[in-house]
Amino acid sequence: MADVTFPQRANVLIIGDFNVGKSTLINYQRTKQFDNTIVPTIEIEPSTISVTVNGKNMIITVKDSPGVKEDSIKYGRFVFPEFQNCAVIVFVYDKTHRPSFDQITYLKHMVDELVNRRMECILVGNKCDIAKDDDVTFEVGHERCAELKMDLFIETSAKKGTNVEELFREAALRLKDMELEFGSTKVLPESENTPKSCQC
Ligand SMILES: Nc1nc2c(ncn2[C@@H]2O[C@H](COP(=O)(O)OP(=O)(O)OP(=O)(O)O)[C@@H](O)[C@H]2O)c(=O)[nH]1
Ligand SMILES: [Mg+2]
Repeated sequence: MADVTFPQRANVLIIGDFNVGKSTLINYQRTKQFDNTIVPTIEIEPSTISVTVNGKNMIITVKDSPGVKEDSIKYGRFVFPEFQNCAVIVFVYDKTHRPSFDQITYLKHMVDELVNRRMECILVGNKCDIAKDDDVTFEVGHERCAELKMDLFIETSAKKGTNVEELFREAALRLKDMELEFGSTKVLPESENTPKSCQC
């Protein structure tokens, strides 16, 4: 049984390019297994995820989304309204696919344009199990996180499970930090005492 649950609007939204591993990350956290039969996501799909934080079991709602289509009216219609219904956004790219990394800037600008309140943003470089030297490096990802004024950078593997629990724990911690303010449009103070980066 959960020790801690959150109000309805306290969601985590996962966004990013096609094929970067958004659904696989969620599935790994739910099952602790890698499933390579996951099909492309075509609509917003909420899941309930359990994560242990300071010895307590927290239940969070994580919303999966279809891969981003720049300038797509359909993408905008389905995904952009979800920005208002979450407190934490997880931006995922594939370390082995540079265009998915470049998409992050576009997505962060859309969030900044559409959301007029504090939002915790986590940047995730996924597929670190297969990344090679010439792919998007940790340093480049970390730099982009700072440039875009995001709150945390982490590299993961949804295949090996590397940093997957850590990612969702960080998301849950940030939800807890903002718990009293969900739905508010006022600007909140910056959170303190949260780690800013995590090496894969
Ligand atoms: N090697 C490796 N493969 C991964 C990893 N994460 C996901 N994959 C594979 O990448 C492919 C895409 O994964 P999905 O989880 O469907 O990606 P997605 O971002 O949800 O894709 P869309 O729903 O189409 O936007 C699948 O073949 C996964 O098995 C990872 O960390 N390492
Ligand atoms: Mg998917």
